Amino acid sequence: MKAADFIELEERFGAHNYKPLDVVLTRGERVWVWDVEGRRYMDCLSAYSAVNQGHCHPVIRQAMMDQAARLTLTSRAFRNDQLGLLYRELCQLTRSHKVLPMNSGAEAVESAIKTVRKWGYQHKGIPENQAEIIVCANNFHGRTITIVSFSTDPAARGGFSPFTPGFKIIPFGDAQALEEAITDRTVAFLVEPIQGEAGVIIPPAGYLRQAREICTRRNVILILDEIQTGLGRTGKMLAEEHEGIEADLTLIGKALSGGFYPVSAVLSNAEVMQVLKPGEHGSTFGGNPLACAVARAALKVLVEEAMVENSARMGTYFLDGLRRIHNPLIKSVRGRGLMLAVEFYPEAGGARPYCLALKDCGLLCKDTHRDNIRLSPPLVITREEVDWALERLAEVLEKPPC
Ligand code: IF1
Repeated sequence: MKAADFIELEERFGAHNYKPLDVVLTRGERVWVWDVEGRRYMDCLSAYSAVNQGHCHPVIRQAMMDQAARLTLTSRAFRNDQLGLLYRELCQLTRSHKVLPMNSGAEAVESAIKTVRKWGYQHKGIPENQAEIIVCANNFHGRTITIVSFSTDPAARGGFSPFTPGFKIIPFGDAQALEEAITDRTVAFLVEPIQGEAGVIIPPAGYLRQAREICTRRNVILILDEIQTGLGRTGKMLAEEHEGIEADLTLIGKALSGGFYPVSAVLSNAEVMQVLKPGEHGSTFGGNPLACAVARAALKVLVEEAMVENSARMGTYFLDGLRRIHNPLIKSVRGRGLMLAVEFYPEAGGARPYCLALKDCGLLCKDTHRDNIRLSPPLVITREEVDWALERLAEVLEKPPC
């Protein structure tokens, strides 16, 4: 079968909820992927940061195969010999006290929302049904009904009403707005350290520290959604470390799987997690031994192969290189670690034509919010590979596609 045949099948039999680039991939290794016609590409999306460790990392693959041959799923009705080990390793790595394992990022977000609401009723004395959670405009936290209820993106929420009440939206990066939005009924503030889908929006320096201070002073739970920024993407294990703070609840997912198998978690630094009692929350697959073995290996290689340090080093180098690309249509170039973006002025006609041209040069990346190109290669990228990417980027970005 040829690429066109696979595309035709997807179009004919699949839901049309995505509009992917027409590249049909069949194999991956580290930062590289190959299409069904044998062409090689550098992956500068990393499955939205789920393959931070690089494609098909051999250590994670081996852990997955070993565990798959031994025991895959027990349900939480019984215990397994991987879960406790994952808990301990995650707590040590992130200075957390408690872990709640789930599968997708959206489930981790939902789990945090349930937890803080219950905390609000039990520990803050908020009257039943009144709990309020503050979130930011242009957030992206997932796609369930409750999560899209507090999205400000018409495409994410349009047509999906009725929505879940109990959320208040404030501007991102504005600590004063947070201070003013908090009431007696506020249980939590949920925020991304850097907004990903919004186009890699980095808040003003000190914002997270101020949010931490406000939440502590007003007895509000700070929930950081590090599903995308976590596990090395921004050059630190967790993005909160850039401002030397600790969230009360930290959400991780994506790269916790190394790209092999969905696994997410709510990490708790406060006593909040204690409100969940047996029978009150769970998941058939959450905390299963296969997921745990994969996550343990995904964390192990992140640390042992110094991927977080490499993300910081290569991120700086990549950003410097991007800043040397000259095109009057480029409005801004920004990033932290290997979470990078190039933004065009509206006159450029959108980032997608550039992404298409880059694909033809062997570099895969993703346009977002029309005018941005997001660049987030696996954290194992070498200096030579960054140079390779920069050469292609300069070639394409300096002479705009027609
Ligand atoms: C899609 C974006 C990235 C996330 C944060 C929770 C979730 C995500 C901060 C939910 C998921 C994804 C999902 C993916 C596109 C993608 C994305 F463009 F939408 F923003 F990565 F940049 N919190 N992000 O970024 O996690 O339930 O998907 O496991 O196609 O929807 P999930």
